[in-house]
Formats: sequence, structure tokens, C-alpha cells
Amino acid sequence: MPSTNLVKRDWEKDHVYLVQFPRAGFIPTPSPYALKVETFLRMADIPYTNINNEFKTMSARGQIPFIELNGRQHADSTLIIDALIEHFHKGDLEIHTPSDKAIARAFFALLEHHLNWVTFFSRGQDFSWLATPGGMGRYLSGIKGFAFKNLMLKQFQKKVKGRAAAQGMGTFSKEEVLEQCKKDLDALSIQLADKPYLFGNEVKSIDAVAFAHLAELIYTPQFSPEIKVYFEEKTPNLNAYLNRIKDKYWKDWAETCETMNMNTTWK
Ligand SMILES: N[C@@H](CCC(=O)N[C@@H](CS)C(=O)NCC(=O)O)C(=O)O
Repeated sequence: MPSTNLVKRDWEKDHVYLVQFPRAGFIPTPSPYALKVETFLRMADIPYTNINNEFKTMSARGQIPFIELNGRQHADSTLIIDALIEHFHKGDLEIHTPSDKAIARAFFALLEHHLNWVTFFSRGQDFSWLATPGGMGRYLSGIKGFAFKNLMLKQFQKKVKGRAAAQGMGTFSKEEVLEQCKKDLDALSIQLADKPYLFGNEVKSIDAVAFAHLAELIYTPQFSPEIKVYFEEKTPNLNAYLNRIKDKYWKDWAETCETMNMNTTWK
């Protein structure tokens, strides 16, 4: 997507500038889409720099994350990953066997267009944690803090509630959402079986999608504590998978959540 308003004007060739929200305390970012792109960049070993959007700078699509690469803006996490795979010749992170490709496509929909909405359902019910130290509370003082807690947070919660309702998950009861969530976790657990990654021994881009949505589900507050209990007790292989990816690609996870620093030297 051509952009006349580049955030990074003195860009370096073949370096990715990832524009996203500031860090949070429970998780490096409360945006599953930004976490997906940042995790993919690490899996693909593509050099990148984070840019804090300070809740203001949005893509031409009106959202984050977006990237700037060689003076062009790419927005939408899925399209960003496709563009990165093409530009940096990272075809080894894609699935090529037709039957696995078809299954991965279905799991993409489960993760991004179903399970993700359990997290957004929770945030639509109560997003107050975003203004606590587990969220972005540590940045928020004075007038900025007052505006965030009393205006922005309410707007975020209202928006996410509306989106969850439009998607459908938001019209379910808590019991129904919990049931749907368990079914998704079971399906992922069965697909993973005893493999290191969803499709075998090698990490693929679908693992960045799975990691991002599972991390938001498990590390940020949900409407029911039963989700985390179910995940740990009934899908232990998925729990190990989440930790495996975190340990390999997010060695700086705890430090990032502690310092909220966006300048990561992750390796
Ligand atoms: N389909 C987009 C979704 C991005 C998205 O929903 N981003 C949220 C943050 S998690 C956002 O920018 N929301 C602000 C808004 O919509 O006004 C993607 O995959 O990047």
C-alpha cells in the first residue's frame, strides 16, 4: 500500500519498521495481530525495529499493526506476513503439501476468526485490566492517565464489544463461549499431538498465528478462570507448545513485560 505519510522517513533498506501499540505488563502487546507479526519476524529472522504508535498513528486501514518496508506501508497482519514471505523469500515458513495446506487454512480460520473472539468477548465484558500495571497502567499518570482510564478505555471496551457482537461470539452466553473455546483448544491439541509444531518438526507461519492467539487467551485476563485451567489440564501438549515457542522466540518476554521496552534485542 503506497503511503505518502511514512512514519520512518530515514529508513534502512530491507529493514522492517513495525508500528504497534506501546508494550503492556501481562504480555508484550495486547494486540494479537501485532504479537503475530512480531513473532513471525523473529521466526523468519528478519531484522526489525518497533515503533510505538502512542495510540495515535494508524495505518491507511485505520488500524495497527502495520509495517513500513523500503518506503512502503503494508497493513493487516495477514497481508503483512504474506508480503514478508514474498519479499524475504521465506517460503520455508509456508506449508506446501496440499492436504496440510488445506488443514492449516482451516486452523487459521479457527484461530483468527473464532478462538480470538473469546479473548475479545472477555475484553468486551471487562477491559479494566488495560489501565492496571498488567496492561498499560505504568505509563498512565496525570491528565494522560485520567483520559485513558475515563475515556479511551471505555471507548476500547465499547468498540471491542461491538466487534465481538458483529462477529457472533459476542451474542453468546458465557457458558456458550466457554464451550466453544474448549472445542477449539481440543481441536488444536489433537492437530498438534506430540509434534513440536502444528505441522511437524519445523516452525511455520501458522505457528505464529497460533502462538499469538493462544498467548492473548492465556496471559491476559479472560471472563472465566476455567479457560486457563482447561488449557493446562486438558490440553497439556498445547500448554507445552505455547511455552516452547515463548522460550525459543521470546527469551526476552519477562524482561519486555517488566521494562516495557520496545527496543528488543531478542536473540
Ligand atoms: N485484521 C487486522 C486487525 C487489526 C486490528 O483489529 N487492530 C486493532 C488493535 S488489536 C486496532 O487497530 N484497533 C483500532 C481500531 O480499530 O480503531 C489485522 O490482522 O491486522
